[in-house]
Amino acid sequence: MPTNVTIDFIKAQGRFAAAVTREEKIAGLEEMLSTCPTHKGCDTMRAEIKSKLAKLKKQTGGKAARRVTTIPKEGDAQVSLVGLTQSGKSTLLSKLTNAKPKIAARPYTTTKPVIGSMEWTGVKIQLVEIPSTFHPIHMNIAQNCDGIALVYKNKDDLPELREMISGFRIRKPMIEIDSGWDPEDVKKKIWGMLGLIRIYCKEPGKKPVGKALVLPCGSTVEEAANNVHKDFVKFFKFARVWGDSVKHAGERVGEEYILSDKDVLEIHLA
Ligand SMILES: Nc1nc2c(ncn2[C@@H]2O[C@H](COP(=O)(O)OP(=O)(O)OP(=O)(O)O)[C@@H](O)[C@H]2O)c(=O)[nH]1
Ligand SMILES: [Mg+2]
Repeated sequence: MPTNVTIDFIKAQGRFAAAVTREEKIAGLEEMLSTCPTHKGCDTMRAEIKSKLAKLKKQTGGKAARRVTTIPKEGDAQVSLVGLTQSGKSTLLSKLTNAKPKIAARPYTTTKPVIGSMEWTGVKIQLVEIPSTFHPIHMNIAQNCDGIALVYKNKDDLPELREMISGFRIRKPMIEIDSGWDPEDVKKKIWGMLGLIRIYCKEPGKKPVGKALVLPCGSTVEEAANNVHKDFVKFFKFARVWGDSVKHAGERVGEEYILSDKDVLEIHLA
C-alpha cells in the first residue's frame, strides 16, 4: 500500500463516479472526505472535495452540469496511463514520448492530464497521463481512449486499481506495467493490446514507406486500399503482399485477402 492514499479512498472515488442522484453524489463525496489522507500533499484534493460538496448541498434541484475533459485523439490510437500517485507514470511518459512532465518525489505532482506522442515502428500513439486524484472529469479521458496502461509499483495495489477502473465503467483493453519496465517491452505491450495491424505500403520497384497504415485486426486488402485513396478500390487490379500472412514473398492476392500485422502491401491499379 502506498502511504499517500488509502484503498477506502479509491473505493469512495469509484462510488462517487458511479453516483447518479444528488444524494448519492453527496454521500460519495462525504465518504471521500472521511477517507482522504490528512497529510499536506492532499490539501488541494481535500479543498476540492469540500468545495464540490458545498456546491452540491447548495443545489436545490435541477441537473448539475457534468464537466468533462476530452483530449482530441491524435495519431493512430490514444492510451491512458493510470496508476496510484508516485507509481512512475510521468517517468514512463517521459521515456516513451516527447513529453516533459514534471517528475518529483512528492505525491500528486501531476495535477492535469499530460499528453505525449510515442512514435514506434511507423505508428504514432498518443499517451495521456491521468492525474492520480482520479477526478471524474479526468477519468472521462480514460473512458474514451483506446486502451489503459495500469502503472503500479506494488502488485498488492492491483485488485483495488482494477476495482476503481470498473467503478468508472471503463471497459477498454488494459495492460499492467510494473516498476521494472523496459521501454521497448512497454511499447510492444501497448501495441499488442490495441488489436491493430501495421501495414507498410510500397509502390512497384520502390521500398516500403516508413509510416504504417494502421487498421483493425482482420482488415482486408480492400480496406487498406480504401484507406490509402478512395480511387484505389475503383481501379484495383491486384495486390502483392510480403510478410507473415503469405506463403511466398510478393504473393499475388485479391481485394478480399486478409492482411496480417507488419505485412508489406503493393497495390496494382488497372
Ligand atoms: N527508484 C525508482 N524511482 C522511480 C522509478 N520511477 C519513478 N521513480 C521516482 O519516483 C518519483 C515519482 O515518479 P513520477 O514519475 O513523478 O510518478 P507519478 O506516478 O507521475 O506521480 P504523481 O504525478 O505525483 O502522481 C520520482 O521521484 C521518480 O524519480 C523507478 O522505476 N525506480
Ligand atoms: Mg506524474
